[in-house]
Amino acid sequence: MTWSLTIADMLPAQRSIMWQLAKQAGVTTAVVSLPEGPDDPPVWEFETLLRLKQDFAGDGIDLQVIESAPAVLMEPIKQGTDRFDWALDRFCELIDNMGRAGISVMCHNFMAGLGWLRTSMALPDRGGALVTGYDHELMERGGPTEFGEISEGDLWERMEIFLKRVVPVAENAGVKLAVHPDDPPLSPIRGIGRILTSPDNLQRVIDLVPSPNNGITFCQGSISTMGVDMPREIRRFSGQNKVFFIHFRDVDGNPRKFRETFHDEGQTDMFETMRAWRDCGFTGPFRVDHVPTMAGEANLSPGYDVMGRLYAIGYAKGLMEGVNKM
Ligand SMILES: [Mn+2]
Repeated sequence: MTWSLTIADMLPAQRSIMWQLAKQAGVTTAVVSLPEGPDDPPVWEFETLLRLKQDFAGDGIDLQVIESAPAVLMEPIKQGTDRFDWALDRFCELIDNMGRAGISVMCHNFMAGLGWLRTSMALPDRGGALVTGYDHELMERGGPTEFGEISEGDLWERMEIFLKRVVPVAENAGVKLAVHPDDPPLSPIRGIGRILTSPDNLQRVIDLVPSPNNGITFCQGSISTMGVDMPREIRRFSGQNKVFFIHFRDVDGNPRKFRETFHDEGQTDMFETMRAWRDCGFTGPFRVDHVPTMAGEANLSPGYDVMGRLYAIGYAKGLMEGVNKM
């Protein structure tokens, strides 16, 4: 039998040419960020989620993943503000309503204040393509941020409260919580602790509240940055059925200094990672993550421009075919 991952892509919430391009490249499944602008409806409302699900379905695309969890709810939780309880309640409503709308995966993360972080969004790469990069020495020159000091202990404490409250709701709703590792996987950064900086810490999240609905987003890019044996980690987490979503990308470097790469040019043997997914029998949602910006593109959304994604999807599909024919 031919094995395949469910090929998803990060798509805009409004119908756009990206929906068509993705379908033409072989994407069947959508990943969306819930719009959080001042004029957008509340992210936790059932109607918001149902409408997105139906809009995509009308175009033949199956919306299965929300990524990332909305900042309006997650930041009070991660930063421990006075909106903590309010945000936790709304987050539970969101998860419950995702289940009702048929959206099965929530990709959340525990990076507080500063999300994925780079010191350059435009490093020249192959043929003049532009990639992002991170240099810790340069980042630290920025000093403390508006978010003040947040310790790793604070974050673990909040993570535990969050999971104890949300996991039972997720079980009931049939929604999977897929925590994304920190990017860069380094702690602290400008006074803000980070906790999801190693495979063992991802395991710690899984073990905090054991449940078939509490698992991870296996971001190959972040995990490659950690400098680990990737196929081994794939087998470790997929073997426990704790991977709910794959991010496919690569880097060159380590947590303190790295640059992103084309999928065919990074430090990881991507074929071996694909073989590990096949060996584990994982068939869930998979999306290509950050890609280089290519010629003619304005680099307005570094990592998420169009041509690099189409190239990466084709490359990933080629790897899938390769492992199937071994
Ligand atoms: Mn990722």
